[in-house]
Amino acid sequence: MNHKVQELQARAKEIRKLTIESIGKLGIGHIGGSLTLSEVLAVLYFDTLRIDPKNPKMENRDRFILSKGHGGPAVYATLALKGFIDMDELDTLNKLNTNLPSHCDMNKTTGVDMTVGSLGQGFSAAVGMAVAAKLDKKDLYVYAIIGDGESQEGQIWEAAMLAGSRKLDNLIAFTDYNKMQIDGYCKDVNGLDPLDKKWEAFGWDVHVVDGHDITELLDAIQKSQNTKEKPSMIIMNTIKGKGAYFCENQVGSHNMPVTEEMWKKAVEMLG
Ligand SMILES: Cc1ncc(C[n+]2csc(CCOP(=O)(O)OP(=O)(O)O)c2C)c(N)n1
Ligand SMILES: [Mg+2]
Repeated sequence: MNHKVQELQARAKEIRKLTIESIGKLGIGHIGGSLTLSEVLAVLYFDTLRIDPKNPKMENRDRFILSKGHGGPAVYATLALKGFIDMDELDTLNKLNTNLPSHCDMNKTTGVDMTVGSLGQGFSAAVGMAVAAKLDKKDLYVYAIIGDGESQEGQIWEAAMLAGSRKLDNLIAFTDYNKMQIDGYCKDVNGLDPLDKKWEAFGWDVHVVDGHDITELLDAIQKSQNTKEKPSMIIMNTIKGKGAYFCENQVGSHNMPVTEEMWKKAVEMLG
């Protein structure tokens, strides 16, 4: 395994541990859908994104939008490791007067480019940003992550259709395909399969990867960057609650209480 992959795996582990710790210190949170994101955030923030923590508003920066906004804790852990915010701030997660609300807010957190929480809207904003970048002839990519439950929102498909018809090859999106949403399994609520064929039909280039495999993520991102005249969707097969012994692959991990004993043991087990 090459050095870069090992380094990103180590970053993912740090992100995962900080996510568990910050939710654990708060005592409750969207831990399941935050822990699916450790690897993709490690790859984006420590390899892919052209961003600068010393100049968070750099004009031609790549944009990143977590459309499934309830994964905010994972983004904050990443922003702290990258140097956008102080590590100490993680202890204020979702507390009174915090700059780190459970869902990301561009007016509160340095490094956050879109306010999210209402499922479907962040993705529409991402498509709008990609359209704007094309019109302004800006050399930047817009990256966005949507959930599979979120993909049951009609708004996702309106935005998907526009991105396909405008041939937005500056837009690279990810689906966090953990097969679960708030009320149970996606298939029992409103089945998504065949998800890859749906995105293809909307004019997207599609890759399917193991969302916890750094090499596969890097490879899919590179292929997506090389795709012309089409937006790209990277469908990440993930495991909800990945890496926390008390909630891995459990529907109940969506938003759950986490005690001090639980978070400390989980962090210790990660090594
Ligand atoms: C428009 C809208 N409807 C409902 C909600 C409440 N809600 C928050 S998370 C969630 C489930 C999302 O499932 P998924 O996208 O699969 O997230 P993940 O499994 O990654 O946690 C719901 C219904 C919301 N935030 N916005
Ligand atoms: Mg889900």
